[in-house]
Amino acid sequence: MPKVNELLSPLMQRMGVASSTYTGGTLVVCSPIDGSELGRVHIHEQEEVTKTIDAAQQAFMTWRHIPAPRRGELIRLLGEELRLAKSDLGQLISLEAGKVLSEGLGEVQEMIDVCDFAVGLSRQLYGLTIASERPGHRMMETWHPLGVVGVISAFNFPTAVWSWNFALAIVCGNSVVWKPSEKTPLTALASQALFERAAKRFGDAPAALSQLLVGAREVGEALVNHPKVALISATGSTRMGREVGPNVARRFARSLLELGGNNAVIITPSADLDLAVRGILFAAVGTAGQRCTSTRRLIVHSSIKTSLLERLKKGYQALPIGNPLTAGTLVGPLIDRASFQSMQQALANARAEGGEVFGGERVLQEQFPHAYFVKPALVDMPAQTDTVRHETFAPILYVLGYDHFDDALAIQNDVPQGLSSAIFSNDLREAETFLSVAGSDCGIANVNLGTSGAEIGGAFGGEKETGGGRESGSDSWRAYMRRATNTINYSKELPLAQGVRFDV
Ligand code: UN1
Repeated sequence: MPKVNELLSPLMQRMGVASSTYTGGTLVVCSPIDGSELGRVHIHEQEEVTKTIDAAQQAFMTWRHIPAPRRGELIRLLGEELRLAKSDLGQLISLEAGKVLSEGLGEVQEMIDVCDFAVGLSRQLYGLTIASERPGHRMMETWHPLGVVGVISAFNFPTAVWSWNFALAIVCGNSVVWKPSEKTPLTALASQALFERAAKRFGDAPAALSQLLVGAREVGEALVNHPKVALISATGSTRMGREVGPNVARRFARSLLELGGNNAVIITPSADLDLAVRGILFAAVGTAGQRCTSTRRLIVHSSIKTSLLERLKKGYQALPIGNPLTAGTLVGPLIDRASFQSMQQALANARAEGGEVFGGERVLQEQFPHAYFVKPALVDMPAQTDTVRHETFAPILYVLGYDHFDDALAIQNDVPQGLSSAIFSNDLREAETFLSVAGSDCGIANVNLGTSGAEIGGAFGGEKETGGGRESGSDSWRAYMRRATNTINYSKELPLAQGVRFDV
C-alpha cells in the first residue's frame, strides 16, 4: 500500500485543487491515519478576513436579485460535481479525518442529498398570506435573504455540515464565508474547488459567493464579531458555542448553534436485542465515536443488562480496527493525541467513580507510532456520574441500569446536552411515551434505531447545551432568511387596526 500522504496529490488534482493552495503555508495538516504530513495551508491574516467579508457582502448584493429557482440551478450543478467527485472526495475525507471509506463516501452522499433538497426548496421558499382584520387590506409574509452567512465547521464532518448550510444559504440568496476546522482544511479546499467548477458552468455567479477562511480561533473570532456577517452557523463544542452565541447576540446578529451531544439509547425488556446490538454498535463505535450524534450512554433494564453487556463485549472484541482506507475496517483512528488523552482521562475518572472499563486502550502502536487507534470502550457504571454527564468526543459507551421506565426517561434527560436519543422497545406505550412531551427532551428522538446517521430531510439539531439550532431539512431554510410582514391597502379608506380612531 502506498504511503498515506502519497495518495493525496492525485485526488486533489482530479478535484481541481491547485497544489499551491496546500503547500508552502504555515498550517501543517497531518493525516490521523499515520501522522504523516499531508500539506501546509495558508492561514488568513486579520486584513484578509476583512477583505473576504467585504467581498462576500458585494457578492450578496448581486446574488439577492437572482431569482431563487435560478440560484437553485447553481446548487444543482454543485450536486452534479459532487456526484462525479464522490469517490475522490470520500477518500480525501478518510485521509484527513480518519473516517472509514464507507463513511467518507456517506458524507459526500449527504452533500449530494442536501443539494437535491435545496434545488427543490429553491421553488418553495413560501410565505403565508394572512386574513386582514381591515376591509380592502391584504397581509402576507415575504422572505428575504440575510446577507453574509458565516459557517464554522468541525473536523468530524469536514464538509457535509458546510454543505447543509451552504446549499440552503445559497438558494435563499445569501453569500457564504466558511471557516473549516483547522484540522481538516484540505477537504474544505476540495469542496471549494468543486463549487468553483459548478460556478464556472453556471456562468454568472458573483466571484465571492463562496469563500474560505483558514485559521484557528482568531479567524473564527474575527468572523463572529464582524458587523457584516448576518448569521453565524457554528458546529463544535459547547465551550466554543458559549463564546460564539453571546458574541453574536451582542451585535444582534443571528446564530445557529450545533454543539455537544451526550446521546443515550434506552433498551427496554421488550426490545429486539439483535436489532439493538447492531444499532448500538454502529452508533457507539462508528466514526470512532466522533459524531455529535454518537451513542455515549446506554440505559438498560436491569433484567437484560448482563446479557446485553456480554453481547456487546463480544461485538466490541470483534471490531476490525485499522487503516480506514482498507476494506473491512470499521474503526479508524482518533483525530489526534489530544483526543486520545481526553479519552484516557475520562476512563480514569469513570474508574474512580466506580466504573468497570472494558477496552479503551491504544492499539496498533507499532504499525502507526504517530497515530492514535484505540479499542472502543464499554464502561459499566454504577450511576450517572459527572463523567457520564460530560461529553468526551471518543468511543466510550457508559452502560447504566434502570428498574422503572420513568427512571430510564429521567436518566436520559438528566444531562446538560439534548441532541439525539433513541429507544429500542416493542411496547407501544413505552415507545410513544418516549416520543411524547413526557419523554426525550432531545431534538432527535428515534424508535428502534440508533442515535446517529440522521437523514438530511429532517431538521437536525438539539436542545439545552446543544444550542437550539436546526439545520438541513424540514423548514430549516428559514434560519437563512429574514421575514417581512406586509400589509397592502387596496381600498380608498384608511381604517386603523384595533378600531383606533385618529381623524385628522
Ligand atoms: C455531526 O456529527 O456533527 O446524524 C453531524 C448524523 C450525521 C451528521 C452528524 N448525519 O450522524
